[in-house]
Amino acid sequence: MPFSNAWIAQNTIGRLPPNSALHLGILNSLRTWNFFELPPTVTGWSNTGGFGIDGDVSALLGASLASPGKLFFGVIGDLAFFYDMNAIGNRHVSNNLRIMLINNGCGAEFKLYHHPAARFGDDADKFMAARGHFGQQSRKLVRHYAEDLGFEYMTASNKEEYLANVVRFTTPETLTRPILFEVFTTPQDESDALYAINNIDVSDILPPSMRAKNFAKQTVKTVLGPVGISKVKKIIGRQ
Ligand SMILES: Cc1ncc(C[n+]2csc(CCOP(=O)(O)OP(=O)(O)O)c2C)c(N)n1
Ligand SMILES: [Mg+2]
Repeated sequence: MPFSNAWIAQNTIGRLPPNSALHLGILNSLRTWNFFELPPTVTGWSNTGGFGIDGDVSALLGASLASPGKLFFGVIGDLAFFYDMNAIGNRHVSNNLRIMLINNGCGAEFKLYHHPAARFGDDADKFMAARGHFGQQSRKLVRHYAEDLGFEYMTASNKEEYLANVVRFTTPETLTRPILFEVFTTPQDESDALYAINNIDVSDILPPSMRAKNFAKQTVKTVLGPVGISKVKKIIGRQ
């Protein structure tokens, strides 16, 4: 997989410390991290009620203030972050908060291969994906904001840089400051990664009995029994 939210999830989810919490931004981050298994004692949260990108950072901050002894991780897209960034200027922000900002410079959701808006090509940037706002993936904008608010800032633009930072980002140790980890990806890599996941060919991996067609046949046979099967065959004219 290319360097993307999906690759990041795959290489991070198993590192989340026991008893921590993970908050996921709508929509792409939630979908992507859902492909992977959370460690058993880690709880996962997302604003699936309102399905909004407008309150994810505040909700994460509020949760971290309510349980000071617990680590709170957030994975937030750039539009979602900039929507709600004022929250982390709160004077009570504490060292149990660790935010990962996936900055792909737009609402990558609308550029993903399966999204109808992606068919508009470059026009989707202007009219659907809100590209061009928020400093256009500036390498300094969020760094300055976060550092001036007392956060430890880390950043990555490729797999090597990411792996060099993720160990500290997920350490169970109590650190002195909250962390903001800004990761730069591209919408094309986001789309290619999702395509790769959605098109995994499992036919070589699964035993024959588990392959979809055989599994379906076996299940129908078990549920209907021999009498049921012959009735169904009569109905569909196969007998
Ligand atoms: C309040 C609100 N406005 C608009 C939307 C529609 N929406 C869904 S995903 C999305 C793009 C989010 O972009 P970003 O946070 O950068 O995440 P990415 O898709 O790039 O991973 C938008 C605008 C929404 N869910 N909630
Ligand atoms: Mg984005």
